[in-house]
Amino acid sequence: QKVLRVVMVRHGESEWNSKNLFTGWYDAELSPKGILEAEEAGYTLKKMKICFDTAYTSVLARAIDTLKIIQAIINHRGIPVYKSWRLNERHYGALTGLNKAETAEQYGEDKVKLWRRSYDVPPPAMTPDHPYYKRIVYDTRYKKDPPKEIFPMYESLKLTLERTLPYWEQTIWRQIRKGNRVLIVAHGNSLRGIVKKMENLTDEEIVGVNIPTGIPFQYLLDLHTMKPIYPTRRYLGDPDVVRKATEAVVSQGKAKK
Ligand code: DG2
Repeated sequence: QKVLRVVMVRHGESEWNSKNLFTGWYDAELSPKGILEAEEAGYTLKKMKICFDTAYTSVLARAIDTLKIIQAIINHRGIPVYKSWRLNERHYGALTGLNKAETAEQYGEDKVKLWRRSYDVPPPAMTPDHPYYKRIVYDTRYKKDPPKEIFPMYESLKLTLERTLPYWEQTIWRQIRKGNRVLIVAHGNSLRGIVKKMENLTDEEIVGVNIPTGIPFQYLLDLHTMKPIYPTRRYLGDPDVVRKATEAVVSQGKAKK
């Protein structure tokens, strides 16, 4: 049985993750801990002797920098890297910049869970008076793409998946099918969309999926059927660390009081 491997990783902790702020399309940098997490991810891949032919990432610094750190550690600086806004984090709309725990205190934990984890409930839209509106809308990296007509002001997971999926199917999946060993460095929710598709999860099942920062996970695919050999993603890391990091992501949406 010939097996293909695809590895995905959510970027290391960002400055805004560490402050527990809704980030979305805000271009937060990696925090010092995030840099260490990215290094750790690199060392894990190195130890396992996992190699790649191509890498894909978003156009946001926290993902691009995580990928660069991993590339340096596994000695893969030369592989082609493709960046697309389609792998960006979900656009968190009006919530961008708000503290997740404070938002839970104000609107209730259930509401915040709906905004963070439901499949099709979008956050409220970002309006032109939002403190980060101009910074995101006029960012030169978005000059051509996405076109104005589809530039998001908010995204549910469903909307996120609808713009990630064409890139996944027409670009990334094609490379995997050809036998290319692919690494994807993206975000909590752009990856949840891909995970939903890969694992055939229902709209209800995806609510329970939380992806920790900086821990790579893989799917092994049967070359002939292109189906995953085991149905759920496998994290490349200590199961205890993975469990704790995943629980920490869930807790970010809990009220402090
Ligand atoms: C986080 C995910 O995105 O947040 O936008 O706040 O992966 O880029 O750090 P990332 C954000 P949650 O949906 O887990 O609250």
